Amino acid sequence: MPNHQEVSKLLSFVLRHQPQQLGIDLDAGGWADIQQLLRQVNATGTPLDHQQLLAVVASSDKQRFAISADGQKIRANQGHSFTVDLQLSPTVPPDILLHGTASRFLASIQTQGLQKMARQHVHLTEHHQAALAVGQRYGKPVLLRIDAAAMVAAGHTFYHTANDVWLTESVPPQFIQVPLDSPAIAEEIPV
Ligand code: HQG
Repeated sequence: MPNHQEVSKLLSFVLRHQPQQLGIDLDAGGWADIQQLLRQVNATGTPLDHQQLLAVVASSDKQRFAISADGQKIRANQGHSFTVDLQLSPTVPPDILLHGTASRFLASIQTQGLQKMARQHVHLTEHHQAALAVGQRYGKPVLLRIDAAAMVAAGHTFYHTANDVWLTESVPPQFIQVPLDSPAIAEEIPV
């Protein structure tokens, strides 16, 4: 049996990025049929069963996946690299949101703003620790403060995912505040 982390990675790969690689069909909302998914995963030699799949979904630290109300389907709550209609409604965010990134991206972010890069949206959060952990994935973490209230006033739209991530199309530089006391900036911004 694969461990939970291995299953979580596999589900992210299939449900956010490459369903076709395992011959899995997603509908427009990004949902996969659980029975088909288990069949296809088993066909690759990975012995995943229904019970373990549900356990991984329930214990996911970031609640990455959702099971449909009828229990038949599964999808990723966010993070897709292909077009998917999550059917989220525009929602007014808290006045300030955070984005964790790596110090080496700062110069580019300060000129271009936050771009969605390979994903469908820019990801923002209210939670300090979560933002730091996200930034740490790419290098020395830096927290950016996003003036979400001003963005709303300027007509930007935000969506709130089932796992408490805030999504928006892009964040222009004027709404981004880089903490001036960040040691990462002192060390790396002049490059
Ligand atoms: C950076 C994880 C240069 C951006 C997390 C980030 C999150 C720029 C990287 C979710 C830039 C993209 C998303 C610009 C943005 N110039 N760099 N103009 N604009 N960037 O992984 O937000 O574990 O696509 O700061 O929890 O790091 O997958 O986005 O560093 O919620 O469930 O380009 O992924 O969730 O990286 O992470 P990503 P992210 P999971």
